[in-house]
This record gives sequence, structure tokens and C-alpha cells, in this order.
Amino acid sequence: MTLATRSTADWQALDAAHHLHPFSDTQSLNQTGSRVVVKGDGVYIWDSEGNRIIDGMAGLWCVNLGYGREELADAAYQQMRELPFYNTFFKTTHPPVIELSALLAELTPPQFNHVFLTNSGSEANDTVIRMVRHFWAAQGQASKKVLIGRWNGYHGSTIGGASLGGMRYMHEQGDLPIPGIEHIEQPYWYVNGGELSPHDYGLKAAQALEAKILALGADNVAAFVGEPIQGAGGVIVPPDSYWPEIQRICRAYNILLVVDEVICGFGRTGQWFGSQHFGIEPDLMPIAKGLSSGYQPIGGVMVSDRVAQVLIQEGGDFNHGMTYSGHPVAAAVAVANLKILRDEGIVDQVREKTGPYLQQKWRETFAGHPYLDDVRGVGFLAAFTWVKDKSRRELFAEPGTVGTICRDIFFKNNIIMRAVGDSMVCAPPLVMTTTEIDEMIALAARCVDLTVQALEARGLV
Ligand code: PXG
Repeated sequence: MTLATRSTADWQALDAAHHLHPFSDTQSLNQTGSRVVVKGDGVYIWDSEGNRIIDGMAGLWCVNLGYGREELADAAYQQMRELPFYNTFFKTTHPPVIELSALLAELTPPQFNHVFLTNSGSEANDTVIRMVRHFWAAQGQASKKVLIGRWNGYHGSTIGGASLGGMRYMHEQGDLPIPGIEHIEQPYWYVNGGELSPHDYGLKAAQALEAKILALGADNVAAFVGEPIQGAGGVIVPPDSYWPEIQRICRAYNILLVVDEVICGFGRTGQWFGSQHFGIEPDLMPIAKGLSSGYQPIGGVMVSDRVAQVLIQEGGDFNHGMTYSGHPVAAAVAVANLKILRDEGIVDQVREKTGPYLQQKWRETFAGHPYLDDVRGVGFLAAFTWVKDKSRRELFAEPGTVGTICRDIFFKNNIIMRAVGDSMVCAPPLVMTTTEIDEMIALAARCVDLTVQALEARGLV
């Protein structure tokens, strides 16, 4: 039996019987059954019922090149035939991992010339925790151990990644965060800014880092970690004043600046990396997702010259690595992906043309709506929030109720966007054309109208 011959009901029954889904309530999921996705091409996916669905989330913020690129399939096939696996431990290496490392040195900001490879963004952030502590210990400053993240930040789902992240509902399960991790406020002007201007609030939010460092003692702090724009937390775009002030504070107190580029990296903001959008120079940069456009699981940590020099000259053995660090097939696919992103000018296109177009259409369509506010975004990241009273920036009482109703309506109408609380977030493949942007936003607008009807029917508005 080939995979495609099962009926949707059979797929769903087997899935319910044997598959535990990530971030899901299995009991309620099994009552409705999962949507079975069977194929992808360009910016569309198809389900087992033959519905064509426009993918406003690029898979899970990762399919930057869109679906169906033969070059990536060919790269995997050829590499599997040539050398499907070899490790990079014990004084060995192989051509795909060398090519990828050199290409990353070329494409990332100038301070980065080394990469440590992993299989995911979570592993990249776990690597950061071990690497920054090793970096300070190697220089005789072993007390510099604490990493400071932000509430509502997301850095993965391993114990380290989930601890660095500030998702309280994740911390509640499994006794997190681990010791040695602290959190400060997220730079979310709409909710926390009060009467301050975005500029002044951005400075205030950054200065929470200074207060935290002073409370802990700079001699105990290893690094600050943040996403340029918080993705899973709801596409929270910080005011422009925020990141330069964070960088100033990190430098003043000799704390490493770690900018998690797992979502923002590889063109999502219209720059190759989110740090370039905000004009800052991180010391370390976790990467994943767009590195391979999701065609293979691969991540890594870009290591700046400042850090690499210490690790190489003073660090000795770094006792860390995964069997599949620098997997040849994943590396070959990442190389093919990065070359297409570069040679087809896709990042430039997002910066110059399609990104500004998406942002303009998004604002034109949603900003005037009576229940939508904080209509925001950069490049191919966009969001809006359902609010009870725009004039007072008042959110709905039970965050998530309206968002979930809206998300389900989108889903039913064959358009995928994520709900985060009562925000709807959008991060389409970077290859989306202006015509496809028009189609996506028109369908989203129709779903917003249907959501208002549903909210009225339930007495929520
Ligand atoms: N850092 C950031 C900034 C991320 O967004 C990770 C690290 C972890 O990467 P891996 O490859 O281990 O998943 C992420 C992942 C969501 C959602 O619901 C977001 C992510 C993962 C799963 C769900 O928005 N981001």
C-alpha cells in the first residue's frame, strides 16, 4: 500500500491511535482529528481532501523558499548517494559541512566567521548556554554564568531552550526554568507602554536589563538572549530605541549579546538577519528554520570572532555535540537553499518590493477595523490583535478565546495563520508574489468578517 491510498478518516484514526502531537491537547485533538497535509508547491499546501491552502506561516516560520524546490531535493538525493552520514567528531569533516560553514561566514555579518552546527533551534540555544559559560570559564571568570532572557520570549522546547524562553505555560510543566536563568520584561509597547511614547518605552524596557544585571552583579552574568522580533510570542516588534540600548548595556557590563535569529534570520525582515534590521552586532547568533527552508532539520550557532578566539585559543576541548551536528545531507540541502536565496535575490526582493507591499496592504486592510489594533510587522512578518476597545488599548478579558475562534475560521477557509493569544500572526514564504499577497490578504479579510459574525453570535462584541 502506498501512503496516498488511505482515506482521510483512516489517516486520522491511525494518527489518533499512535501519534502524540507537539504542543497539543491530544484528547481534544483526537475528537476532531488532525488535518492531513499531503503536498506542497510554492506558497500552497494541499490536504488529503484535495483542498488547496495558502500557507501564511511558511510551515512553522521556516519554508522561506516555498515548497517544491527540486534543487533542494536533488542536493539531498545526491548527498545521500555519495555519503549519507559521517560525523564531525574525532578529527573528521566532510565537504558539505565545510561548504556550509564557509557560506555562512560569507552571508552573515562580518564579525561571524565560525559556526557550531546542531539539528534545531532548541539545540542551538542549548549550545549557547554551554558555550557562553565555557567562554567565561576559559578566561578565569567562571562566576559569569547567568543568562538573562525575556518573559514571553521563545528559544525552543528542550530544557535549556524552554528555560531561556519566557513562556510561563511551558515553565509550569517540568519544573522550569533551570537554575541560572533569569527573565526581564518583553519590549511590548502596546500592552506595557502606558503613557510613554514608543521611543521612551523602548529605552525603559531595555533598562530593565541594566537593573537585572545590577541586582545579580555583572560578575555573575554571562549573556543576554533575545529574538530581534519576538515570533512565537506574537510578532512583538520592539521600538527602534530598544536594541541599541540593550547593546550599550551589554557592552558596558561586559555581557555577551546573543540574538536568536531562528525566525528572523535568512531574509524574514528583508535583511539577511534581524540584527541588521536593528543595526546591532551580536556576539552569538542561534540559527535554524530558514537555514534549510525547513527541507532538512538543521540549526547552529554563529560565533563571532571575539568569542571564537577565546574558545579556540583558551577553551581546549568543548565537550558538546550531537551525532548529527553538521549532518552531510542537511548541510548539502542548506547550501543549496542559501545559494538560491542569495542568487535569486530573494532577500533583496523582500526588502525592496514584496515586504513593503505586504506591510502596506496589511495596514490598509486591517488598521481601520473597529476591533483590530496594533497592526504591525516588518518585511514578511505581520500581525494584528483583536481588542475590545481600541481607544483605551483594552484587550479582551480572556486572551486566546477570540484568537482561537479567528484561527479556526482561517483554517476552515483554507488559509493558515497562527493565533497567539488574540493576535493573528503571518509569516509567509519569502517567495510569495504581490498577486499571492493580494489573494492571501483578501481571504484573511473575509475571515476577519466571518470572525466578527461569530463573535457577535457569541455575545463577545
Ligand atoms: N528560537 C526561536 C526564536 C524560535 O522561534 C526556536 C528557537 C526553537 O527551534 P526548534 O527548531 O527547536 O523548534 C524557535 C522555534 C510557534 C512555534 O508556535 C515557534 C517555534 C517552534 C514551534 C512553534 O510559533 N519556533
